[in-house]
Amino acid sequence: MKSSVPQLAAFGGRPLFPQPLHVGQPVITDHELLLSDLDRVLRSGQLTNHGPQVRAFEEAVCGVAGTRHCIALCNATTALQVAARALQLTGEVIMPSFTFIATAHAMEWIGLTPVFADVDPLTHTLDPDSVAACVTPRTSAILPVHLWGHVCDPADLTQIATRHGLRLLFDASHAFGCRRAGTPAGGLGDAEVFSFHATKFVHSVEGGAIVTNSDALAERCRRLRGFGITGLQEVSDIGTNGKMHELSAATGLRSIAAMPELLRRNHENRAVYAEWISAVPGLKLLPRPSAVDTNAQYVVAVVDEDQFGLSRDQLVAILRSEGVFVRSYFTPGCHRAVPYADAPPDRHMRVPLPVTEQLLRSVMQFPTGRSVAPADIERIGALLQSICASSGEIRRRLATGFGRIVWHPADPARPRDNALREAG
Ligand code: T4K
Repeated sequence: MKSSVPQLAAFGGRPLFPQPLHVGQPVITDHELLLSDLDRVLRSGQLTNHGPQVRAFEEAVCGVAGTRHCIALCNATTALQVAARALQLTGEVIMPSFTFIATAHAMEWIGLTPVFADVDPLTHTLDPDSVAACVTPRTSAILPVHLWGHVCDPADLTQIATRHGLRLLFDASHAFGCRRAGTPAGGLGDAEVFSFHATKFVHSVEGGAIVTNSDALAERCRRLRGFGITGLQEVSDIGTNGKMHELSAATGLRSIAAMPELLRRNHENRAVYAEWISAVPGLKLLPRPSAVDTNAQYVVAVVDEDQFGLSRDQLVAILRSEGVFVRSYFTPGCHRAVPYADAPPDRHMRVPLPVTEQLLRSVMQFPTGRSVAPADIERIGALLQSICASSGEIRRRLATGFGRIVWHPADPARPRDNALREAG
């Protein structure tokens, strides 16, 4: 274990993990079975356009989400757009800024205006009071995000939506297999959207889905997913091509079948992180909200710079140089990203976002999933303890002439022309 600052990879030592550990490394649980599934699909002659694999995948998603309908799509970004079009949204859509940029871009791309509300400091999901303060006559919908699989409390959001005649569309990209009070994510509001991207708990390489209990909405979503075509010669809408293909659905089906094992590993990993992080001053694992069961796909921690001795960004840089490829999702925040930051001040911002601002500075995510073993996490835990114990010296080095760190050779964020760069 590293017991002195010069041993840290950031300052020239050997990286703890020459093979880096990732947040969201894709999992293929059984290569042989998947390969034989894919082989069968390739020989079947039906590769796309609502074939048997997509239909089976949709049925399996309905089974997990407890909904009447699932419309599988090529990714969640397109799914959000198809759902918004099917719900006939207009004008402004209220959403968190503390989310992946796709939530905002999906709406902006189809001519809707994202308006950013603040989030709750404990759950990181939309704060209903902040949402209520954003409503104007131009608002047509609320788009809450079940961030980190924290399924939103729907009560107050539903009340606001009902009071103002708004649609309620949930971005459930992180929440497949998560529950609130025993009820699975999927059946809230008018519709919910899952992501089945390779980095997600369950994945179809790329993929997404709209789930709903409304027969009429499901029918509209299906139509819009396939060009708006309703028959051999009939076109009833401006649709898009949002279809999931058969190879993707077959991969998704295998991933759903592996859910119990994925869930067990994620929770086991989270428990090991919890034990080690609890012994590190200034680092806190984000607790699971009461009544929520998550898929533990995101291990989220909050850094208190004063107590830990380093800022979140400094800690991220030092861990990444060791091959622990932690992330700082979702900095800089949608409201600070193009084009929202450059827009006239009241176009996307109606309320202050103090909690969002604080989270953007302090929240980080640790590698987990099947490619990360509990023994790896124990090494990360010991590393965190030694970084914290040496934080004064590290801070001094970063502040003086030594203030440059060595990047991990495999880090995609490493500048190509220079292996050294200043840390946070
Ligand atoms: N709404 C929310 C709240 C979302 O979080 C997302 C997506 C969406 C909507 C839109 O869903 P999709 O349209 O994508 O279905 C990743 C994912 O690309 C993105 O899907 C996800 N959220 C977001 C939270 O994370 P990046 O930019 O962090 O991806 P990347 O390439 O850095 O990958 C993350 C880590 O996983 C890296 O450390 C490398 C590792 N990785 C990744 C891939 C793809 C691998 O080891 N192998 C791989 O094949 O966005």
